[in-house]
Amino acid sequence: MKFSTKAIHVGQSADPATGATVIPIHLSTTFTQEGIGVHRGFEYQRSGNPTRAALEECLASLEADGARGLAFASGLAATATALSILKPGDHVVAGEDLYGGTYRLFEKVWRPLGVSFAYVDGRDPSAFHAALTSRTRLVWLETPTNPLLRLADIAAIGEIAAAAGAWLIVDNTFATPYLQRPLELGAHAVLHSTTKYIGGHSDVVGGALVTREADLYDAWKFHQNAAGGVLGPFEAWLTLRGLKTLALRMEGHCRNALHVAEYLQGHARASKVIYPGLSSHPQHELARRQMSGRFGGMVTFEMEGGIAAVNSFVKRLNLFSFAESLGGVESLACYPDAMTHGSIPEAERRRRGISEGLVRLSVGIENGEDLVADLEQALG
Ligand code: P1T
Repeated sequence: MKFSTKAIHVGQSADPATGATVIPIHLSTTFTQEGIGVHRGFEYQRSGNPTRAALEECLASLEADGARGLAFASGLAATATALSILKPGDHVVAGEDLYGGTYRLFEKVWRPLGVSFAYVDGRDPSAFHAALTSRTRLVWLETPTNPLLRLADIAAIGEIAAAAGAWLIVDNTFATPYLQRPLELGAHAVLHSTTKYIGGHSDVVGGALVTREADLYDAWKFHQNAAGGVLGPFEAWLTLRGLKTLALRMEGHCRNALHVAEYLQGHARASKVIYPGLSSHPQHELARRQMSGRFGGMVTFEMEGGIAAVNSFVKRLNLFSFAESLGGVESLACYPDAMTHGSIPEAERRRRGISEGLVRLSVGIENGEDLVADLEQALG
């Protein structure tokens, strides 16, 4: 089966009890058992739920054959479960351009528990190699990164991690499995904030882990039930509904984002435009190889004039909402320095390349000309 067929059918055959073609929202917290230890695979909603199971199976099938998935209450709940395999003294090497909330979880929750983190330039595979220690258990990266849209070479870094006996986890939120399949390139697991493109309509928060490694799956499945950060059945149903149109939506996001990036590149007020699909992107060739020849819906650019210039720009936008998050059908503009990455100390933000003039656009699937017209009037 090909991608769009899987997205619509895997895990979603007609309900055996009623024939319902679309998977029902199974709200029941508990499942009646025929006798001690005799049941139909479900006992209690935290441990397993048919609507959530359908989403987990479908999403996993989109990442790689033979993969299994686990769905959580948010992307950060999935990240917390991913880290649950660590013990005090363990070490993590992470690409340094990361969602601010991921950095906060690493630094404010896990570091005090005795886990250490090294941050390296994700564009340089040898930097991961240089940062490894005998205690490195995880290598973590986003590609493309949030918000600077830098790329990491998954295959090269996967080899480095595997040779060191560490797991490579790739946050695939920005690319989605439609554009990039890290498990096929050598990553051991994929993480998603399904709040973004997977759900696709800015109306449901969720997260997921997908892996083919039995050790990781078993540990995470245990933690999902033991710590309980599960995705609820209504949220699972909404996410599954969004997932059905992922392929169509991503085509629209990619088309519009390229259009917006090309427009901004010619604009005097955009001093720097970052989009992996532009030949001016320093890693354009890697993006072509690693991302199925299309480059996603996120565009980041820098404005001269810093925070004051950005503030007047975002206030003038009409179609783009000035808001956190990304990946929905509607276009959003965000100011990473104070919003999504505000939990990273200022000196670290500057060192990593998050400037005072940086704007991040999540380009939606409205008409591309309308979007450019909105940017045009707002840039003035
Ligand atoms: O928000 P949540 O579903 O918990 O997902 C966290 C997360 C994980 N990974 C990446 C790459 C992300 O971008 C996010 C969340 N990001 C935003 C809310 C944002 O506006 O960037």
